[in-house]
Amino acid sequence: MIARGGWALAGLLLLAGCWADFPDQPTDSGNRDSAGDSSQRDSLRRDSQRRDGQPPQPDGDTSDGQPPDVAPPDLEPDQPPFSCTAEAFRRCDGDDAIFCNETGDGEVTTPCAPFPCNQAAGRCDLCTAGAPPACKASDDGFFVSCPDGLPVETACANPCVDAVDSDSDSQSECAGDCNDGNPLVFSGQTSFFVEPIPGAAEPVKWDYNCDGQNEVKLPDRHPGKCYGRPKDACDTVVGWYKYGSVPKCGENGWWWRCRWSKHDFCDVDTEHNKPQVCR
Ligand SMILES: [Ca+2]
Ligand SMILES: [Ca+2]
Repeated sequence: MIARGGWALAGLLLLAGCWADFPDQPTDSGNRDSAGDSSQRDSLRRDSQRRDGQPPQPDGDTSDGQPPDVAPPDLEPDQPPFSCTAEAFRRCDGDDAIFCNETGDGEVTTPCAPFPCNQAAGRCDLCTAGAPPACKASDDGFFVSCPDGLPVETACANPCVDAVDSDSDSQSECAGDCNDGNPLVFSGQTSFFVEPIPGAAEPVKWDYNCDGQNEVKLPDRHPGKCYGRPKDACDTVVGWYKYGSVPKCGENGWWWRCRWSKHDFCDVDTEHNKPQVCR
């Protein structure tokens, strides 16, 4: 009797323990299903997607308390194959010049030393730009200068004599000085002069810039009227007297100009006699 009572008590305790392991049963199936169970389904869906070897798909869903899935960035976008214009200059890299190769699919490096790489010209220099001109050592018939990094050979009647700068204006006859006995005369002279070049032969007596011509500085006549012009277009109106002739080199003429007056209109400012200057 006591043994049967003990087995009955053990059976009740076992039954109570099993009951404690059961999950709570829903009392309101609608509320529980919309909250806790839906998040479990989302989690299970993501797990099943990962198990099949595919990355999770972005769903933008934040209702499960997790940040929304975001597609991974494309870390290695496709790059077009390198191409360039075959054998074209590309850039300077220090004293090296970088060119496109013969097939247009790569670069080749050309050392320029001892001369620099010339980015503006797109090449290696072959001499020192601006270096003093000199006779070509191996050929006495040429005069060599280097205006922009490439050698320029000039033939002269007496190369190594004419290469000397006799009047110290930094230009020899070979380099373009048409009068190596007058330092005011040289190729590239920008000033104008009233007086002719001493000893120069007619008719080109003012050719200070060695271009073979008498170039006048002021070739235009004045329109003869200033009144009626706007302020910003007044002061720029200058020229020789309308009804006179444009004076030749060294000759005098009447010079007119307009100025904005204190009475707020464009008026003739001055007219005076002055010489024409030339080069
Ligand atoms: Ca000279
Ligand atoms: Ca000239």
